[in-house]
Amino acid sequence: MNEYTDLVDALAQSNLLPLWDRYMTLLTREPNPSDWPINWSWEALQPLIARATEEVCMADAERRVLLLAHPAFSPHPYTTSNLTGALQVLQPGEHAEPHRHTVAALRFVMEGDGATTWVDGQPCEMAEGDLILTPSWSWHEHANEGDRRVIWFDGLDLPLAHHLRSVFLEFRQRSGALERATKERTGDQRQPTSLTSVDVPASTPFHYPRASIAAALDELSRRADGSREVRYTNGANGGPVLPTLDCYALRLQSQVTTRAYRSTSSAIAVVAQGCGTSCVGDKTINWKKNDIFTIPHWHWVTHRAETDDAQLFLMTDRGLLDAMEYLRIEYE
Ligand code: GTQ
Ligand code: FE2
Repeated sequence: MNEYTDLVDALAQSNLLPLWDRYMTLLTREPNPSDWPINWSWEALQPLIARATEEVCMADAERRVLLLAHPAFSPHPYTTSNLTGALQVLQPGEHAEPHRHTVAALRFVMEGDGATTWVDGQPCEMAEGDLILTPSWSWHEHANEGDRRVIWFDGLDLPLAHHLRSVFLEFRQRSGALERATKERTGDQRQPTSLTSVDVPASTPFHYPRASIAAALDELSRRADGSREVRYTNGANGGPVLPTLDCYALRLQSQVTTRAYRSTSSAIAVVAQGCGTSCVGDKTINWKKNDIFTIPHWHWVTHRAETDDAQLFLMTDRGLLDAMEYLRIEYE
């Protein structure tokens, strides 16, 4: 494009750029992910969680959280391009104070029970395998009233909220907070609905117990590749649980490889039970209970279970991509 050097210089003086010399890098033929699949083994995480529990006191931390930070996004604590995952631990007797933020979040319990998250005043018990939602701008606090530590996976739409320049955070005193919060948030339309073959009803609009997911999976017949998949749905509209976060439970048949696909949406997978292997792009990931790995967008993926009970919890941005009309899924 040397012929246009004079013109390009003149354009630059007026804050203008030519499109013709960069068209194919701005509008690529297909997505060109900057991240790659990455995994955190429970084995490696556990001693670090134990150290954080020991060394970080709740008086110093709004939340005792370890962020799953993909080096591709450094220095930002992002796990995939639109999703942040994290691990949170609460000891018996500990309490994480109420606050609310525009960033939407969810919790998937990995270990323990006896903790409670209050969401806009509604108590949601936290037991292993449960999913709890804290929608954008909903008040939430966590307390462990049980007798053992509770560890959960936090999923957040933080990268998106940053990109959209829409982060707000507010604190409040605890006294009387629960009662007021319940009355305050009257605009919420979420209601549980009846069970269908693929949708999971919430016991409260914010709480999806493990047993209801298991029951929904039991009701499904296997797909051609042996897998069964349930989408956690918003009781009010049957869509994704939150506008920006869309969750699935995937149960695999032992020794059967799932049909390969790639999608413009990304996922963070938490191993809910069993063990197996996933191939994501060029990477082969062997996994067992509580391991976490990413499925970046536009990477081919297959799963294969080694045990009968293998199940993945998948947090994705699929509903978001779908709403934007950017969702594309290809099958092999
Ligand atoms: O538990 O409220 O992992 O506000 C990040 C931000 C958890 C929480 C996170 C949060 C929370
Ligand atoms: Fe929070």
